Amino acid sequence: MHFLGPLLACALWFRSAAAWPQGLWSRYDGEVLERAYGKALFSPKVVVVSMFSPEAEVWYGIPEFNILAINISVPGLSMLYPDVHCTADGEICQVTTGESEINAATTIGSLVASPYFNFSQTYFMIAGIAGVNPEVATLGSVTFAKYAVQVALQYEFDAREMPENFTTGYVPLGATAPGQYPTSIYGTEVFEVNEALRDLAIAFANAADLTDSDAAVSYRAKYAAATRYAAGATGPSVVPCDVATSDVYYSGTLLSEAFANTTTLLTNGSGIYCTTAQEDNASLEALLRGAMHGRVDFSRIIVMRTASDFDRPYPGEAASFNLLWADQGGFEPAIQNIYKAGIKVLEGIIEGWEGSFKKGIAPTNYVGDIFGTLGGTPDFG
Ligand SMILES: *[C@@H]1O[C@H](CO)[C@@H](O)[C@H](O)[C@H]1NC(C)=O
Ligand SMILES: *[C@@H]1O[C@H](CO)[C@@H](O)[C@H](O)[C@H]1NC(C)=O
Ligand SMILES: *[C@@H]1O[C@H](CO)[C@@H](O)[C@H](O)[C@H]1NC(C)=O
Ligand SMILES: *[C@@H]1O[C@H](CO)[C@@H](O)[C@H](O)[C@H]1NC(C)=O
Ligand SMILES: *[C@@H]1O[C@H](CO)[C@@H](O)[C@H](O)[C@H]1NC(C)=O
Ligand SMILES: CC(=O)N[C@H]1CO[C@H](CO)[C@@H](O)[C@@H]1O
Repeated sequence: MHFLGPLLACALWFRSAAAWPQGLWSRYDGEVLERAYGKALFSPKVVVVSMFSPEAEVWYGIPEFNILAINISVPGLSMLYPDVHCTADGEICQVTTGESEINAATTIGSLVASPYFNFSQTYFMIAGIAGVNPEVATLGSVTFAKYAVQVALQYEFDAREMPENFTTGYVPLGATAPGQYPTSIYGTEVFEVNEALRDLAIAFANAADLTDSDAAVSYRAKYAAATRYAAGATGPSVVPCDVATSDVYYSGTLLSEAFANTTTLLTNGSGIYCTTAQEDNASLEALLRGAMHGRVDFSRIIVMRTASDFDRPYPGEAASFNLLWADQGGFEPAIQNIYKAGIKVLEGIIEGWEGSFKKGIAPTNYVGDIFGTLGGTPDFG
C-alpha cells in the first residue's frame, strides 16, 4: 500500500488532468495571447518582482504607466497571483511570487521557463519590504544588495539545549560549532549580483523623495540610546547593504547577531548584514538556473529591499514586544518607498536603454553563486 498510494495518486492526477475541460488550460494557450494582444512572445525591458499584494499594488494605478494592460497567465505561478502583468507596449512587467522561499523559487523558475517571454535583455528588479538591522539602516530606508545570503541554511538547536559554550543554536551544515565554515555546501548559500548595476540603481533612487511616518519617527528615536544603532535612529535614506534570506521570520538581538556573523563568514567579510526577507536566495537560484540555459542574463538583476521593521529591539525593549506588539510605523513608508525609489530606477533604465542598458552594464565584480556555475571564481568563501 505504501508504494501504491503515490502511484494511485499519480494515475488519478493524470486521469483528471486529461479529463479537465479544455477551458481550464486554454488561458495558458499562446493562441489566447495572440488573439488578445496580437503576439505571444514578450521581451520586457524590466520585470518588477513583488512578493505579496501590498508590494504589488503600489505598481497598479500609477500615473507613469498602466501595468495592468496585458495579463499573461503562466503555468507554475502562485494560485494567488497567476498572471504576469505588463504595460501595453510590453516593456515593463510585474510578477508576484507569493511569500517565502518555496513560492519565490517556484514562481521565478516557472517564469524563466515560460515560452511567452524572451528575457535575454531583461532587467529583473526584486522590489520588496524587509526587516532591517539598526546598525546599518532604518525604517523606510531603501537598500540595494550586492550579496544575498541564505543565513538559516544551518543546523539548529533550541538555545535551551545547546552546549553552554555556543554563542547561538545555529551551526553551519557539516560543522560542529557556530562560526565554523560549512563543509556541506548546497549551492544557494550566497549569491552575488552586478555591483556596477547596483550602483547605477542607487544613483537613480537617490533622486527619490522618500516617505516617512510619524510613528516611525518616534519609534526609531528610541534606538538613539545605543551609539551602535546610530543609523537606525537617523531618517530613511538609500543604502548599499546586503540581504539575508530565511523562511523563518526570526527576530531579536541574538539571532540577528548570529546571522550577521553567518553573513560575514559566508561572504569572507565583504557582506554587510542589513535586511532580512524570506525569498531572495530562492528567486536568485531560479534566475541562476535560467541563466545556465541562456534564458536570463544574471548580470541584469537588482535586489531592492525597503525597511518595514527592525530585526531587533531598542535597548531595554523585549525582543517579542518589538516584533509582536510595537507600532514601529515602518510598514506604510516601506511600501510607498518601493514605488518612490523603484520608479526612478525603472525610468533610469528605460531612458538610458539605447545608450547603455540595452547592451548591458558590464559587471566588474564576480556575479553568480558559490559553485561558480556561470563561470569565474567567487570572491567569497
Ligand atoms: C488584468 O488583471 C487585473 C486584475 O489582476 C485587472 O484589473 C485588469 O483589468 C486585467 N487587464 C486586462 C487587460 O484584462
Ligand atoms: C530574444 O531577444 C534577443 C535580443 O533582442 C534576440 O537576439 C533573440 O533572437 C530573441 N530570441 C527569440 C527566440 O526571439
Ligand atoms: C565547547 O566545549 C567543548 C567541550 O565541552 C569543546 O570540545 C569545544 O571545542 C568547545 N567549543 C567551542 C566553540 O569553544
Ligand atoms: C558573533 O561573533 C562574535 C565574534 O566572533 C562573537 O563574539 C559573538 O558571540 C557572535 N554572536 C552570536 C550571537 O553568535
Ligand atoms: C578572503 O579574505 C581574505 C582576507 O581579506 C583574503 O586573503 C582571501 O583571498 C579572501 N578569499 C577569497 C576567496 O576571496
Ligand atoms: C532554491 C533555494 O535556494 N532553496 C533553499 C532556500 O532556503 C531553504 C531554507 O533555508 C533551503 O531549504 C532551500 O534549499
